[in-house]
Amino acid sequence: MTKEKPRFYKSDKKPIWCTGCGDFTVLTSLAKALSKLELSREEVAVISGIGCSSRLPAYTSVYGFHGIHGRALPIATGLKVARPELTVLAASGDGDCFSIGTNHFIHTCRRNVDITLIVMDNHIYGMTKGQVSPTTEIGFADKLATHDSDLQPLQPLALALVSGASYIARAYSGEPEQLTDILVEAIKHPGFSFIHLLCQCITYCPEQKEWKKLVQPFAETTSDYAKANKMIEQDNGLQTGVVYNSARRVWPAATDPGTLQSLDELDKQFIK
Ligand SMILES: Cc1ncc(C[n+]2csc(CCOP(=O)(O)OP(=O)(O)O)c2C)c(N)n1
Ligand SMILES: [Mg+2]
Repeated sequence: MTKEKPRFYKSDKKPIWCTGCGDFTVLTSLAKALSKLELSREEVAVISGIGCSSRLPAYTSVYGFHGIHGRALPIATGLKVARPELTVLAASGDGDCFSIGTNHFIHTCRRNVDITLIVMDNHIYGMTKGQVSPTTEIGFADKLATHDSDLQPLQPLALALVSGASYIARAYSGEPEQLTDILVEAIKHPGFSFIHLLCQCITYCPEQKEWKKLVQPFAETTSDYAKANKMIEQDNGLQTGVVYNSARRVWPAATDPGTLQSLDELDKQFIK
């Protein structure tokens, strides 16, 4: 197909995200990445759960599915296994992926399912107006969950590595070019690609504007598990770039024909 401009991959729906929301960067960078990869709309599907971040599919012009809370990954896995020729992306938030969806995250890493996941981590439940999430920093004031405000935040990169993810990166919503480059590489990567995005929500966490001054690149990208483990252990949560890129058995395999049957074949099973 002829190369299309990034706007080709955006829908005519106007995002309802707040002004200054980091989710806009994901839409812009994803559209640019799909343009760079010269993919047709019919070759791509974006699957999400629930949350501000999970509204992403509606704002793209590729195939999409706005699922239920925490269930982006099982839906994306089912689609990829049925239609291995599709480029399948999953979009999630920190609440969606690391609270109700944590088990799916672990098993998708473990299975090395050939999809790309972007988690827009704003450290809170944005859509429901700013409650603590599993990645909320210690000390965040939340009237509804005071007992959760002194809990150690979950470490998404560490969880991804020990669970078997083969591609692990972090990006920042204030650096759209870096996110575009990571998305291009992650989509091409055979196996599960996890992009952890520091995604500012200045409505409920205005202090996240400071991220701009604090983010720093990881020293290097490694394919060595022990080295990645060390780098992630020493990470302060504000380093960006690809930290781990390795190769292992992928599901579905490149030669897998998929399980999708034609409507005629399905009809025959149900209509006697
Ligand atoms: C099963 C279920 N539980 C709770 C909710 C309410 N709910 C909607 S969005 C949301 C949190 C979303 O937070 P996050 O995934 O971090 O996305 P954000 O809005 O911050 O982008 C919750 C708890 C729901 N829709 N379904
Ligand atoms: Mg969130």
